[in-house]
Amino acid sequence: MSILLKGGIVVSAEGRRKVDVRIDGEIISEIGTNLAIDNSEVEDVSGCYLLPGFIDAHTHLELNNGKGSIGTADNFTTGSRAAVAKGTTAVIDMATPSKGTSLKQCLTDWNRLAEGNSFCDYTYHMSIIEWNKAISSEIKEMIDEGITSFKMYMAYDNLRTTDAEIFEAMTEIKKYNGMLGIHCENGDMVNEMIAKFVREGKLTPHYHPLTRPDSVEAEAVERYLMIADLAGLPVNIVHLSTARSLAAVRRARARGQKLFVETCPQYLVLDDHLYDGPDFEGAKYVCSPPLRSKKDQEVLWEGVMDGSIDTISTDHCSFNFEGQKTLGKDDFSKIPNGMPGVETRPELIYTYGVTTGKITLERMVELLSEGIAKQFHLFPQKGIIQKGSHADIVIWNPDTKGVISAKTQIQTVDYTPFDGMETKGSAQAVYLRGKKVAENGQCIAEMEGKFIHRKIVKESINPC
Ligand code: DUC
Ligand code: ZN
Ligand code: ZN
Ligand code: ZN
Repeated sequence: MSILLKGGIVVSAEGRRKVDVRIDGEIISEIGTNLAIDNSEVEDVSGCYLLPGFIDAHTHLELNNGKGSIGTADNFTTGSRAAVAKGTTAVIDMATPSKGTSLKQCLTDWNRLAEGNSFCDYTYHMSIIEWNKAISSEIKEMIDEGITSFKMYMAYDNLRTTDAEIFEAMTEIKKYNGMLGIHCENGDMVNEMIAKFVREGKLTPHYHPLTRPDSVEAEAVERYLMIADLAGLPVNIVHLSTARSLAAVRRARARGQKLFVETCPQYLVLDDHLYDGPDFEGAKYVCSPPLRSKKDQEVLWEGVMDGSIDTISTDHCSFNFEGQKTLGKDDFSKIPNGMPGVETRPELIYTYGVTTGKITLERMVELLSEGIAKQFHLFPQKGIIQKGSHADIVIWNPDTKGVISAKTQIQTVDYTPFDGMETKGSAQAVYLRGKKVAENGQCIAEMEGKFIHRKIVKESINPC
C-alpha cells in the first residue's frame, strides 16, 4: 500500500510548494495538489515542512585515532541511529586505511563495519594516506565500485602525504572526474608548535588552538588550491573554519577556479573561549581545526549566506570525555581529536541559521542535502523530493522547542559539545526509502541502511 503525506509544504533549494506526496515502496511516485487518497495510507503533515533527508558528507563513525588504538565512542550502529532519529538519512563516512593497506582492502573493511549495522544509507570517501603505483592504480577501481570521492590530509603524521603526492593523486582522480577533499592544515607548523608548547610545559587544552592558528589553515588552503589549479581539478575543502581561509577561497574563485567548501556546525555556533573552561572541560572541544574566534564565526555565517560555503557537514568523530579525552589530562597533545555532531546538525542549523533569519529554509535544504547530493553524485536519487527519487523525507515541525543534552542524546558518547543549547524545530518523523525510521526524535526501525553505489554524472557538478 502506498503512503500519502498530505497537507505539508515541500521545500527544495529552489523554493517551497504546498503539495501532497505519494510514496510507493522506496520511491516517491507522485507529487501534486490535493492528490486522491485511493488506497493510500494517509499521514496528515499539515503545519510541517517536507525536507529531503539530510546527508552528512563528513563522518568518522568508526575511527582509530592512531594514538594508542583509541576507537571512537560511536560506531556505525549508534552513529547512524542518532543520525536518522533527527533527520539525517545518509552519511558519507571517511573510510580510512592504515599504512600498507590497499584501498580495496579498506573498502572491504568499511563494508564489513557498515553492512547490516546501519540505520541510514551510507557510502564513503576513500582516504588516501600514502601514494604509490599500487594505490594510484586503485583510483579507477574505486570509482567503478561506486566510490567517487577521496580524502587526503596535509596534517597528522600518520595520515598526511606530500604536496607532490597530492598533485599526483589529483591528476589521477581528474582522469575520471572524481572528487577530492582535503584536511587543510600545515602539518609541519602544527608539529613545531606542539613541540614548543610541550617543551615549555604549556600542557592544558588552552594551548590546543594555539598550535593550529588561522594562518596554519589558511596557508594550507591556499597551497592546496594552487596545487588543484595546477592539476585542473575542482576540489573540496573540508571543515573550513576561518575568515582567512574563506578569503583565500574567494581569491581562488575570483581568478576562475572551481571548488567546493564545507564547514561544520561547531565552527558556526561555538567559539574558542571554550578551551578555557574549568578543570579539563576544554578537552571536550579539542578537534582539528580547532574552534575559532567570534569574528571568524561571523565571517563563516556570511559565507554560508552568500554562497561562498557550499555545504555543512559535521566531522562527527566522537570520543568519550571519561577514559578517552582524559588520556590527555597531563598533555593536551594526547587528547584524541574530534567531537560528536551527527545528531545535532539539523536542529542547530535550523535554530541558529533559519530562525535567526540568517538563511532561508531553502538554503538550509541546499546546505544539508541537495547541494551535498549534487556534489557527491547522489542526486537526484537523494537530495530532493521529486517523482522518482528515493522517499527519504523529513517531516519537519517548526514549532517544537528543545534543549540539547548529553542525558537525552541518542549518540553513544558521554557528552555533547552543544550541551544546554536551546533549539527550535525538529524532525517529527523521518522516512528512509519509504519506510518510517524515526518518530519524535527516536529511531523506530531496524538497521536497513544500504550502501549507495555512486556513479559519476559530470553535469551534476555545478560549483558556484
Ligand atoms: N579532525 C578531528 O578533530 N577529528 C577527526 C579528524 C579530523 O580531521
Ligand atoms: Zn579533517
Ligand atoms: Zn584560552
Ligand atoms: Zn574529518
